[in-house]
Amino acid sequence: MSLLCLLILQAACGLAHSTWDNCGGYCGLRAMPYDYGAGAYNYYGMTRVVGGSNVQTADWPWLVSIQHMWIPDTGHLCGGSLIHPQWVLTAAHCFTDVSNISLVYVVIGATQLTQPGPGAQVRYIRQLRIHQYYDPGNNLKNDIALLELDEPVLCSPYIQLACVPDVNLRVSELIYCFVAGWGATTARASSSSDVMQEAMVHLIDLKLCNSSQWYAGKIHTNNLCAGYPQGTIDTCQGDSGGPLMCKDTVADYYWVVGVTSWGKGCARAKQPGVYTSVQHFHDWILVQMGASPYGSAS
Ligand code: 4AZ
Repeated sequence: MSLLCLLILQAACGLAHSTWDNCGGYCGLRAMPYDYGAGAYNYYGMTRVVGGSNVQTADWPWLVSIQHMWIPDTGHLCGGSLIHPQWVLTAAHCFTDVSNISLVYVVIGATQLTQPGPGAQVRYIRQLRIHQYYDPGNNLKNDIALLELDEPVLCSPYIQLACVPDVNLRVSELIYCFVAGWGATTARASSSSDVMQEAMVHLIDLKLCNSSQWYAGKIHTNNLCAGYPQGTIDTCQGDSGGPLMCKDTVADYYWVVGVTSWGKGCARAKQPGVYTSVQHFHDWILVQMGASPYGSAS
């Protein structure tokens, strides 16, 4: 069955939903559903972003590469999530060193950056909105930003919208969570990865994450921690702005519950990845997009 047929079938069955989009009214749908049966992933996750392996084409169809014309090789600056045909959710700290936003563009629908393929679309930035209370001096508090694209993208099997949770989603109960991106694949590497990497991660209790042997009070209530107590698998430099995604408890679609923000090194024990908790910024996102909510993605 072609990817397109699969998407149409899923749409017809009403397996996922969204409110803000013109991409068929759906979000969080992966073109190729995965089998989560016993053994599909081992305890450590089958793949990882640090030290990892490649994803299949169109695995995470809302993950975008934010690029800058002056960055050598692939141009990759940060990850982001397509949450509306014309809006990308990302991290505020990605733009610290960007003085001219017209040099920034977004590649949507690609898996391999050096060979984006016919499914990829490129858009420039109409506006950058950084959270008004983003605080780089306070452990990147409110590390969230939105990019408005110059033109809407067209959804396809390669390009789908992410689902943005509101405060009603019980994030801590979600089990199947993943990170993905083009960030460094070893803690020491400085360059990004050509092929998108993914890893299964566990959400880590904030109290544990903030305890004295871990992040010792640096974690805000608007953060999430995800990874493994022993480290090994984690997001890394270049994954910033990209999504922490969890499968809904009932249906086959994914929520973008976090935006990759920071961490002490990569993949170190008791120093997991730190994410901006998207549900805490649901209303901020709506306001920035100027949406009169047609409802909420609940
Ligand atoms: C970074 O510099 C970065 N291990 C992103 C994620 C993590 C660390 C650093 C988490 O973009």
